[in-house]
Amino acid sequence: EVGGAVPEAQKASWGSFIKSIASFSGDLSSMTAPSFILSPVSLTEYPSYWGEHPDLFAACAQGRDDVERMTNVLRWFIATLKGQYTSRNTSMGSEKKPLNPILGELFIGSWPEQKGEGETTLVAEQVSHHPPITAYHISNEKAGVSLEGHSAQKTSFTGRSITVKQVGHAILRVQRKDAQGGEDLYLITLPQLSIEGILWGAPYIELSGANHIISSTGYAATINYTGKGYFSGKAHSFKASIAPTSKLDAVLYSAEGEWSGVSKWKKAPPGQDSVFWDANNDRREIQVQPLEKQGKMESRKVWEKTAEGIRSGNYDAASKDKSRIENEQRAKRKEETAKGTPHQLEMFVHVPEDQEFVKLISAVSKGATEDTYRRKPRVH
Ligand code: CLR
Repeated sequence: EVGGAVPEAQKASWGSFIKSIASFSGDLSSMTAPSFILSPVSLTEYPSYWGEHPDLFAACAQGRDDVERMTNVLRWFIATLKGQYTSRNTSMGSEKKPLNPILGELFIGSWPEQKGEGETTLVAEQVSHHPPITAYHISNEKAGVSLEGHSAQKTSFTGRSITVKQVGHAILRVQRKDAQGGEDLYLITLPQLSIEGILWGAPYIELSGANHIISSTGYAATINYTGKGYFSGKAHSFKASIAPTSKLDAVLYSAEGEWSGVSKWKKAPPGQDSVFWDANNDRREIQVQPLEKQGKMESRKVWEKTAEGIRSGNYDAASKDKSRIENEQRAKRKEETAKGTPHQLEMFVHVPEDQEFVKLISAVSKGATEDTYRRKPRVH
């Protein structure tokens, strides 16, 4: 039944929303959607999913050798997927449409140290409004691990589902603990996702295709995704393998299972448990300053009234406040153009060609190039 999960009063508007998705491909985030599908959370908050297992993040620097460190990086990566792609279903009943960040919007927070792993900090900034691009930097100085990346999406509608190609990549930097020092890099590419359950009115994400973690140490991990009806017959499944970058089919170790549940080693390193990762382990939510201490560009401050309206079901108030914000933004852009003083990024600088990406990606895709955003050096 089309729209079966949609509240009776919103069936018509859900129908026209689906039609507008179908006839309009590109930037979904700027489309008006029925209220039942709105989330009170802005997309600038999403990079925090990368940090919700601070112990595994810190463990990326541990391991006796490059291969063991790659298995730790792979475990941390797999552990982030449940939060990234299923947490709105868990907390709000279905996938939702996030608030579309304004240019320069910031999200800042941390995961305080709990068990000697060190403090993990996050800054994210909306570096482009149209198309929406979010840059982020997550760091644990004590562990010597940081993650820097940016995230954008290209969406298209395929009849019953929305296909989202993730644009952007992340680089994990790990300080070496041996005598020479220096750092190891891990380029992380991102999987494709599809939003299923659209017609029914209860959207959820499934991952498909593959992504890579390619390290300057000479090893790479390849992760292949499938959903219901493919090799395992189970939703949210993956198979991951670790191999030398120069010979990706010479698999050293592999793991498989559900990224939102339990996964096991298929070909295990010596002395390892059979379980690779159990996603039922707790995720740690990021901590942010109380609202009254936040700056005016900080996400929860910007969207305070809109979010309150969505949370309390006062959608008129929410949409009024959202329009106020959008109008202010238009006026700001106009003024900047008139004065010849374009918006300046606060925390990041745009890098037109990411040389680290170009170098590491060449193992799987010759000649590929991408831009990136780097955290500005901090003046202490
Ligand atoms: C953003 C980057 C994160 C992972 C992630 C998870 C969910 C994705 C989101 C990204 C981008 C925006 C997204 C969202 C799910 C739904 C939403 C694609 C990739 C779109 C814009 C809203 C569609 C509206 C439907 C719910 C009908 O690391």
